[in-house]
Amino acid sequence: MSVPWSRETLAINIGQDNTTYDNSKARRKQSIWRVWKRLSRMQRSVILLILLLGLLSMLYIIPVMQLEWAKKREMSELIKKKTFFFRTQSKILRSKLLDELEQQQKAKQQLSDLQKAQDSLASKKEERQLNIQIRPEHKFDNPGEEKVFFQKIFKAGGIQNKKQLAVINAFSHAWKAYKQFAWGHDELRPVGRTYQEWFGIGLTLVDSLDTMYIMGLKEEFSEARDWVEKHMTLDINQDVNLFETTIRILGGLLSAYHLSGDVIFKHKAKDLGDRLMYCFDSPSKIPYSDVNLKTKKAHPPRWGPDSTTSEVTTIQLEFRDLSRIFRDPKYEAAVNEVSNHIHNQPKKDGLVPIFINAQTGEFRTTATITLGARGDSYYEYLLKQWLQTGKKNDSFRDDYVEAVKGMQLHLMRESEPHKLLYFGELLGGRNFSPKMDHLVCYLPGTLALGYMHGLGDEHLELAKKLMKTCFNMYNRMPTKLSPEIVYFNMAPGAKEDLIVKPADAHNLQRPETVESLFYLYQITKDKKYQEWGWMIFQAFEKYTKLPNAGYASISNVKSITNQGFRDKMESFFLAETLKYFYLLFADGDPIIPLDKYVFNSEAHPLPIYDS
Ligand code: DMJ
Repeated sequence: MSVPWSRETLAINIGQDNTTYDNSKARRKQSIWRVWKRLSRMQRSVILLILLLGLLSMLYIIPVMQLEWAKKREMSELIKKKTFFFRTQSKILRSKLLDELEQQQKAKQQLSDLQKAQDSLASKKEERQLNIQIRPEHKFDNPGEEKVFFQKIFKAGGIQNKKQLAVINAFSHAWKAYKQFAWGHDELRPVGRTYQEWFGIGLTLVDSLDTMYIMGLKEEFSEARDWVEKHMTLDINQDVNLFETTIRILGGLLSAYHLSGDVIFKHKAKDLGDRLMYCFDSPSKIPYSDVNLKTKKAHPPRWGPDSTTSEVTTIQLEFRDLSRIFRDPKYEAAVNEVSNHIHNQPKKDGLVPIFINAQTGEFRTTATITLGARGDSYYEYLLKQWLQTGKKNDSFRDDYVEAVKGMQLHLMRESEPHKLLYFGELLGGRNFSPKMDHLVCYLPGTLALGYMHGLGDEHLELAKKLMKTCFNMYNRMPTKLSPEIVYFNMAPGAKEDLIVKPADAHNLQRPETVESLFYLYQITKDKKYQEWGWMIFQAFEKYTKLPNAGYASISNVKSITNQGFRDKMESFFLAETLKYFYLLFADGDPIIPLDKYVFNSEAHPLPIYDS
């Protein structure tokens, strides 16, 4: 008997060839049905029960399974999502971190680039400032000595004592105000907190360059230097005075060049020198007093026909220096011609009238003879030209020595009652007046310098006596500041040596007394000259300083309650007065040795040449 649902039967029934698939399907249905019919009721019930149970369990299992699957799917979706999220996050984080790292590295790089740039800038500046070329005309004994010398000057910012520090503070106070209210202009007006022009070429700035260098004020020097390079314009339609422009601007540029070695200064100096040279286009070769910087047209002063004697004879150091620097003799030739011409003019025992005509080349014989205004620096430059040319040109020395004798003979007196030695004036070239300008106080320094260079003890003795008088012109005033002009008492039995007229009671913060104290201290090493200088410095601080606005000239040195500020800070206060204070208070070796350098009339040191 065949078993209808046996595996074999089913296999036979089911395992049909593909080509007869439909027929076999129908046959299979029929055979299943036949098998079913042959089953007993019991068998059918069992099968149905089993099927029912199977169905039921399927009905239960499937949704549960589905739920499980859904959960699993959800879970895996979630995991996928989270993984994706975390991956993305970590990617973002990573790239952020990388970015940050990159930025940090960039910043580091930039910082180090910046540092390098700063360093190189600083070292360039330093190089520029300390770029000392050994110039053959300098009288330094061994190679390298000059460089060390200048480095010492520049490092003199390493101040030696509190007095020098006080001077630097004073300079900084003045400079700050100039910078704030008058930058690039000629002069500060400290009361109005503004500026005024004289020549329109940055007078105070250029005049102060070497003071800053000597004081070691590197930043200020460098800033001013950049102004000279970028903004100083000489091609302007402006009349300038030959003497003032030469001693202050040309002298300032030349000494800034010598100290710093920065060529910008020498080129500016040449530009200026070339323009000023037109002053010498006169029939006598005695220069006219003024010239227009642009049109180059020179002319006598607006107020009279003559040039001033001290003006035409106080340009030689600067023009000679220009010739030496550029190895071009024309500048020196022009000023030598003036010196030679004056050398050959008739004089009163070496003394000269204060006016000379550029057309005729003759002195105005009726003009006053004085060692003060319009006469002063003629005598100063006789000695200094002799020194500048390495003591080779003796006619300078001889004229100077003769003039000192003439001073003693015609101008020197002693006051009553304290016998203060002073030099008066010859009005109209003949009538003595016991009047002395503060300007004459340059003379003790010049006399002492002459003594230092072998002109005899008498010169030093004179220097000391006149120095004492000049100090008294400060010490005897209530403010301890000198008036512009004093008259000396000549009458026997007089109580006071000094007479100050109201019109002469002003003080312009002039340098001459401090300048002489500097020379006297350098040459004698007598500390009292430093002490006198300190007293004067303190008086300037007390009566001429304005809070936050620099320093001002004052109207009345006799009043301690109402000295009256004048609205001007002179450029020579920074160029000369404060520089000489600083040099006066230096301990030890001189910052600018007097056997290597000669100061021009505006305190700008220029090198001494061998010949
Ligand atoms: C400066 O310009 C110079 O020192 C000049 O020789 C005289 N006058 C002033 C200072 O007083």
